[in-house]
Amino acid sequence: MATLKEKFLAQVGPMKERVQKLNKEFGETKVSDVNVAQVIGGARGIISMLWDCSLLDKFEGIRFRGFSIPELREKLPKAPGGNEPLPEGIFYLLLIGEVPTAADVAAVTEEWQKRSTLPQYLVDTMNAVPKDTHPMTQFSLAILQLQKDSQFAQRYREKMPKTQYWDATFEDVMNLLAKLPNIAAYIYRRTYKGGKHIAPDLKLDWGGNMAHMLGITDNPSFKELMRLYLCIHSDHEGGNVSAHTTHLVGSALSDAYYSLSAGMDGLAGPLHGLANQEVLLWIMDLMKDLGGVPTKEQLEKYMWDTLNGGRVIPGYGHAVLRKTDPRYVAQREFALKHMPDYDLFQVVSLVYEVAPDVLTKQGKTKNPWPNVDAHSGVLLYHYGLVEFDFYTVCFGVSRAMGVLAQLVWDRALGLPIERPKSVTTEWLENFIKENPPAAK
Ligand code: NMX
Ligand code: MLT
Repeated sequence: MATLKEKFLAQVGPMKERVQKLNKEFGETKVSDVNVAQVIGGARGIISMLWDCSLLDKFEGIRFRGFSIPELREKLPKAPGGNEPLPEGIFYLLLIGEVPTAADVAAVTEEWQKRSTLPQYLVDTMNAVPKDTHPMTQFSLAILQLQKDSQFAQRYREKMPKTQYWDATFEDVMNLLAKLPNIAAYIYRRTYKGGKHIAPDLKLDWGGNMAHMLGITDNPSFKELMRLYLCIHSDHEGGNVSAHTTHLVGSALSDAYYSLSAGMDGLAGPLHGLANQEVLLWIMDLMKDLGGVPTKEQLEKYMWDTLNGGRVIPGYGHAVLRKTDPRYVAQREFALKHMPDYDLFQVVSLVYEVAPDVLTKQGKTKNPWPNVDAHSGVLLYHYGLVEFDFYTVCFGVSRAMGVLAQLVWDRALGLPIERPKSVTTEWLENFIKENPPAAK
């Protein structure tokens, strides 16, 4: 059987040809017009990046290499006796563009197991970080510390030719992904469980082993949750903050460690990945204030109080989506199967009934529907992962697969340094003076 690297290499030539042909023959063809609101407003909707691993449709949601989440839940290989897809399979799909066989997935698991040991210098550094440092800071620091072992940085210094960039990046990416569950579990056990670490179980898959090392072993369906969770958070096309940051930093030929650490810093923001902990905090607060599962009327008032207090309803809204996020739906289905009567799940469901109306009445957000973060916390909490501050680390372990698969492609395709144009306010004002819009 060809190795993952050999399979990837077989795709590089044809893919390069397609991209070069587009660039050469249609380089001048316009795909996007830009208006003043987009310049000021976070570049919303401007098509300006190549990202082959996934594509987002504002109504349908994410497709990974053309496959929707329900399709992947059906098609990707599962753990023995399991129902949820193995994250190794989604990585294979994101990188190679084909649905893997069980043997392909087992080979990725084996490869990651071989590379998973944390070096002593990293453990020493992690032990030196104050325990009250946010887990996302600890996660980003650990990834950055591993940069010391970057093959890309070393081979670049040794004058590796451009044609080998993808190979060195591939090695860094595999070494890094292999270690992320161990890093995450180390942070968790050190921060919250008195440093009582749990040795990896090499009979387990990547996600199952992460569940095991976190120490949540009494309920086997937690492993299934981890697998689903790690699959659905892996990629969300290239424009989101963590993906775009990883891609941007990588475009300077900063290696995978620098790029991912930077991407994780973006994920740590409350408008992006940190929203998953914000959601649970908000739900806990409301249950405390309202004395348990609220009525719809109580919940509606609580939402208005949140909005009138100048805060957002966490887990709702999206920069691109205009319907319920299919990642929310997948998690809801999981909850309906594994914890239908759980009171926190009932609150999450109630919020889903009430929030879209309230947000629509308020009339500010372009999307009153829930995103992925509106559901994930309650699932983790149910199994005993109750430390909210850790939730975004789980998101980060997953997101690394998408952004790093794309980074290998970035180097294989020889994509250039990213450098969009910025303008000043004065430039915009002068532009409008010189190009006044036609009277309506
Ligand atoms: N609650 C209250 N107001 C909201 C919400 C919300 N959930 N979502 C958007 N708005 C407001 C937004 O703050 C903005 O107000 P203002 O004009 O005063 O600045 C207005 O509605 C228009 O925003 P949009 O264009 O609809 O949203 P935008 O694309 O700027 O931002 C988010 C997208 C996701 C940052 C925004 O919806 C939000 O803050 N949601 C809550 C936080 C969240 O759930 N983030 C997680 C996103 C998913 N992820 O994992 O990254
Ligand atoms: C993501 O998964 O990255 C978020 O939904 C945010 C986004 O796509 O902008």
